[in-house]
Amino acid sequence: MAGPSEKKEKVAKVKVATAGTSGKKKKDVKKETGLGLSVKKDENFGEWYSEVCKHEMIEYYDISGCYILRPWSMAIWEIMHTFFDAEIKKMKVKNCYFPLFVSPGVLEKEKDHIEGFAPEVAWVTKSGKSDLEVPIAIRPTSETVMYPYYSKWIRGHRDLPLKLNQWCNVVRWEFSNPTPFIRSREFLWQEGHTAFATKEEADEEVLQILELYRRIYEEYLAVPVVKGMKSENEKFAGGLYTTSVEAFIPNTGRGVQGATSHCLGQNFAKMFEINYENEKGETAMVWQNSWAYSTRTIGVMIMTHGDDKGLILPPKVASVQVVVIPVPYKDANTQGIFDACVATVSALSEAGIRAEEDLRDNYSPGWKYSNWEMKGVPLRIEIGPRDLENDQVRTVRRDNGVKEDIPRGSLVEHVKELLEKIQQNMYEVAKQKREACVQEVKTWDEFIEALNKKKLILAPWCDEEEVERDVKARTKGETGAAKTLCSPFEQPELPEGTLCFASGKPAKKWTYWGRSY
Ligand code: 87F
Repeated sequence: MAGPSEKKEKVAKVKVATAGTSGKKKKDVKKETGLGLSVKKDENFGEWYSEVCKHEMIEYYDISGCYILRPWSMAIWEIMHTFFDAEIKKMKVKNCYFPLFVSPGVLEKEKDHIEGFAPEVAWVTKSGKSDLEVPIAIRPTSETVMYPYYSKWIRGHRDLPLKLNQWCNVVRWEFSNPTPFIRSREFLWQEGHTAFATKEEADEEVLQILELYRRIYEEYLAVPVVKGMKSENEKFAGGLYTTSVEAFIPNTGRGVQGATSHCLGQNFAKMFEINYENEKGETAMVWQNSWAYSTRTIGVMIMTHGDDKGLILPPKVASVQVVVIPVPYKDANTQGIFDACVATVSALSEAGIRAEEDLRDNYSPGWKYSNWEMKGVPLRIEIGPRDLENDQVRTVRRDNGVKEDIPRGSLVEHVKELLEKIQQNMYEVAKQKREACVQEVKTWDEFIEALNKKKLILAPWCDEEEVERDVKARTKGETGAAKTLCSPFEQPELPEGTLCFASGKPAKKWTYWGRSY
């Protein structure tokens, strides 16, 4: 039996059929049918993003800043999880699970770095109707949860390195504008926490992990990122240095921190007394790292690739890579077409391609096309009477709309090739769009002009904290202040005598600046 929403859609289908003749406006059609988006990406990005997310990625929840991840988005998270989990296991990282709750005592221990974050920590204060004797915090991150046990478990040099990771949720009670995936009060992530005998080992791991984050973005999500070093102002205050991968959203002109890999140095080792006896029998302190990527990755992917028809999913993370749709005409051999669809899906599935047929008889082929386009499935296969006759299928790419008729004999090879091409093309297009936004500036005036044009600004900088604070203060406005995103590891040449765009002092490095999420 049809559920309530299915019933609504059946009614909707009738309305679509009449919409053209009755001259209804596009927006009305959208409301009645759920077909198409009511806003364009370039016209109202915020509304566009929210609509795209609602098409099966996310359901809004009755607590602000909390979202339901529906199977369509959770599948993407799982694919990234499978990749990353296997990679860190190759690096001998082991998975574990620590509790969600933090006692106020340990949280306090970390006072210095927690200070700025304190307003975002959520607390449990009651059980039933009675107040808890001691309120309990919900983890916003797990340093304070884990490190007391690192202190207990690490005794001698043979206990090192200790490399643990956990896949979990964290809660940060944000007050600024919540956005699905990008800024939510609860989110999923992995957090890695490692301890080494030497700084060299820690340094090396920071970059190995950062490379995995680059691969998640570039190879899986087809989103170009910049690897680099965070400024003193923007690094994790509890650590020694922070590296990140940074993405950029051309439509809003905002940078977005994609993931971070920190070298914590020995700060936490001091606070939590994580000591060990080295080979010479002396007491030494460990060197630590921590690193994380979260469900924010999915938001960055949606913002990067989506268009006016909806989502566009990169084949490597799409839970359905190919959808097969029958296109029967009145007197056509409907059963034959349906059989060909099922056979096509079987052949593709056997070859390891994630394919599904859509044989629903209560929707027209056109409705299905729009619906799967909205959901972002990378490749559509249509099979109609003519295809059956010619022993071929028609493929339609979601990324560029290109159609092709391919013989059923070479279906699998063709589809594999197409999916690779789509993945590659999505990355290239995103990279070109980002490159078109990069603006090199040398002076303050050029900087302000570029900022107003929503550019990703590359500027020579003196690398002084005070100057970054000053830039923030001078650019403060409704849309947020500009700050450093990162200093790219790949530095363009900095000619002798180049001056800082903001302070006029000698520049030390090229740094990316912009507004950010
Ligand atoms: C919010 C509330 C309390 C970020 C917070 O990046 C504490 C924090 O410590 C907090 N927001 N942070 C920084 C997290 C640093 C670090 N933790 C492990 C990572 C990677 C994974």
